[in-house]
Amino acid sequence: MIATKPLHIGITCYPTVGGSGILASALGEELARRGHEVHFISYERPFRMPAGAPRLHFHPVVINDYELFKYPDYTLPLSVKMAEVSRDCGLDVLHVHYAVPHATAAILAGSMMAEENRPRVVTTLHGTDTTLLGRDPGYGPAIRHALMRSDAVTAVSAWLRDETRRLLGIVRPIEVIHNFFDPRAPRRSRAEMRAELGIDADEAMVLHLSNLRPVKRIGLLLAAAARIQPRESFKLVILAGTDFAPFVDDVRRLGLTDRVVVREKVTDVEDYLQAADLGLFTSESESFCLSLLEAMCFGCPSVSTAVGGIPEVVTAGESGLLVAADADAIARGVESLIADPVRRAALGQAARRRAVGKFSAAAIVPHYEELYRRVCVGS
Ligand code: GMT
Repeated sequence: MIATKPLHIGITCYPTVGGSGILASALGEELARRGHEVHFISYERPFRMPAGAPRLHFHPVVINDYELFKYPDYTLPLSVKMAEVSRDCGLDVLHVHYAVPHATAAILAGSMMAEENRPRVVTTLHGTDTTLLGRDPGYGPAIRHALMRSDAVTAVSAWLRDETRRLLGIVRPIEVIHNFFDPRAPRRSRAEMRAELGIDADEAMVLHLSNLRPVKRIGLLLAAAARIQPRESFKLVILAGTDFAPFVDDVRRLGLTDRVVVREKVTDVEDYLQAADLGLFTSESESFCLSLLEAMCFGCPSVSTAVGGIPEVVTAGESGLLVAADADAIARGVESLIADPVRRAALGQAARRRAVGKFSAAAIVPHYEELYRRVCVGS
């Protein structure tokens, strides 16, 4: 029966700026558009979740501040809310994005329910839940347990699947379902954006967007920018998911004050992406790099460190440049593309074709739907 009717899907993710929450919100939106009932369960409304869209619901998790607790607990109220929504809304599937603590809460929610009524748990690994927390002896065993108990586990790249197996010693199947991105139409024109950002006609707009966590190596990003010659050939626009203040001194020290433009907590990323000439990513580890894909969707090629799952997203030399994690190598890569608009355009077109062909909602969302049907039928 379940094979033909729309599904009732619970989605839990971090609602704040970050790749896993962005992906989960986009997935929920796409699933609702395809006729499924989608219930987000989190402590806040995911920041890219549209308001008032049909079949999209939000259930907040309320956390009380008990004096007894030195550290507030989120996992238990989340699991109680998951069980409540599962019962009240007849959820078929609980799809959790980022294992900690969401997968543990989902397993606990299921064990509060009768086996025949419990939703199937699908856990999607996004990166640091394996590469950082998976290594931590205070988390590793709990993550391993939740993954073993999930009805299905997916990873956003083959690299992350292999890392999960290696770091957590997991032998169960982990399916690779790559990330997707379908941009919204920009609201402001390229010319408007470039004027607003102060990009001159003879300057290339180099774009970096991230949450600035240590893994993004903002120090390396700025060091590389300081080596780009001629220095008047570009401006580096940074869309910062968090406060940029800790890096302001570095910008000054490197003599980049007139080269770096920062915008914080931007939601209309498409406006900026369409105005950019190239993306720049200097991460130490990246299971996929959703921002890189966002740039590709706008025909914007990137220079990026060749780490983690990034080589699955970009074909080196065809749809972007992959370089060593060295400020000079990164600067030379950026310079080569600034100086050669014809090559830049060719890489950008190939990047766009690859993004649309392999990493669009149309290409990826059916894999999740098929997985949901499969775990439900198996129950
Ligand atoms: O990039 C971040 O630090 C945020 C993090 C998250 O979980 O929100 O991103 C991870 O998930 C994204 C979506 O799947 C991936 O595109 C990022 O590569 C991944 N980050 C890391 O692996 C460091």
